[in-house]
Amino acid sequence: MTDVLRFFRLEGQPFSCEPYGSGHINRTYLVVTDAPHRYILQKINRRVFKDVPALMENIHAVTTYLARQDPDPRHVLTLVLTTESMPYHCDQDGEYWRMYEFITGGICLNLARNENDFYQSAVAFGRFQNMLSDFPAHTLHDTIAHFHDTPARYAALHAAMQADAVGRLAEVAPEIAFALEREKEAGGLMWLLQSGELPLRVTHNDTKLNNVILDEKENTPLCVIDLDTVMPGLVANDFGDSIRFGASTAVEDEKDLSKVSLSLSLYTTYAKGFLSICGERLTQRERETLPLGAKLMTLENGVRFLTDYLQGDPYYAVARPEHNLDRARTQFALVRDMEQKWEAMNAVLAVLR
Ligand code: ADP
Ligand code: GN1
Ligand code: MG
Repeated sequence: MTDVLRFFRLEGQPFSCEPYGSGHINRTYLVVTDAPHRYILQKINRRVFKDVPALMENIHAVTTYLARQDPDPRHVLTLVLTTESMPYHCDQDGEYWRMYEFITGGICLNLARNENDFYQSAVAFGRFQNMLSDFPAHTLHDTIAHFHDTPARYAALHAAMQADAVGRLAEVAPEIAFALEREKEAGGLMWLLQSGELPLRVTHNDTKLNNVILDEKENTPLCVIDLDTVMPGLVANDFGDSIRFGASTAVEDEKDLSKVSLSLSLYTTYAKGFLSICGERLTQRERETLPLGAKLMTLENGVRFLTDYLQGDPYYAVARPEHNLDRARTQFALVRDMEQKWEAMNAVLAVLR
């Protein structure tokens, strides 16, 4: 893999290249040179992203657009080009690699340490929404078809149940039952989109807390990262994905489900931060559907993890055989808790309206 480094325009000679971060999709490495200079090298998951040149065209366009509005290099991802001035390198095995400038003095969190961490991530995603509000959406490629089409995610679950490719179906009966009991609700946001009640906007679509870099000293937002899924989408899904990951009282793969719940306090904090930045741009209907976004993104992620478990874990990186099942269980525990807190979740937003 170090072989690939010579194709990029680096400052100095590389002397280390180590696995970095905790993303589930790409292979990420921290590269250090003797300049000294640090970079992020990523092998893009081509099983997940079928058309990497199109994906990189999106990222190049979006980062260029954002950098025009905010030229601080710690605030926007900066692609490092190859010696042939390309935004990626394709090696002899057909694997795609890209390089970013490393954002210094930042932290990425898997769990908010306090309310302020989460508030700052809301500000970051709110600003991101604002900065892309006039981006020409029709120029973006769909990097993953039907990405937040929850009914399509259920269809994939049914197919995985049918195939039972690795013989895991029998052991997940309670999780399957939980998912199927809620299948009728899964299309809620898609219907509103199709009926024209919700607008498509340019959204991030993967708004986990660990896809934001915060300044480690100031605790202010630095940069929104992981732009692979920036595509036309629903604001409710961006809001919702942040909530399902960051307003949970436990990490996404917690084994002790008694630790998993929705923190209404973190939920409120995020809603305040997000709406204070981009609330004025949203329609009344969009604001009303934010709680539904939280519930459906959590349900959708549970269904996706469960599907991957049934298929033998082809999609998400796993560190143990039960990893995807553990993740599915936390998502479903969180959905159950959101159902209990549903009125409160809506009341919080009604007050902020
Ligand atoms: P994945 O799609 O696999 O989640 P990400 O693009 O989110 O990959 O990157 C994985 C991790 O690498 C991030 O959570 C973050 O810790 C780190 N990272 C990515 N890009 C940068 C960057 N430009 N500067 C510093 N850290 C980064
Ligand atoms: C993946 O790439 P990463 O780890 O930030 C996934 C998201 C899921 C998330 C669950 C392209 O995000 O959709 O919500 O895992 N990204 C892709 O943690 O599928
Ligand atoms: Mg990520």
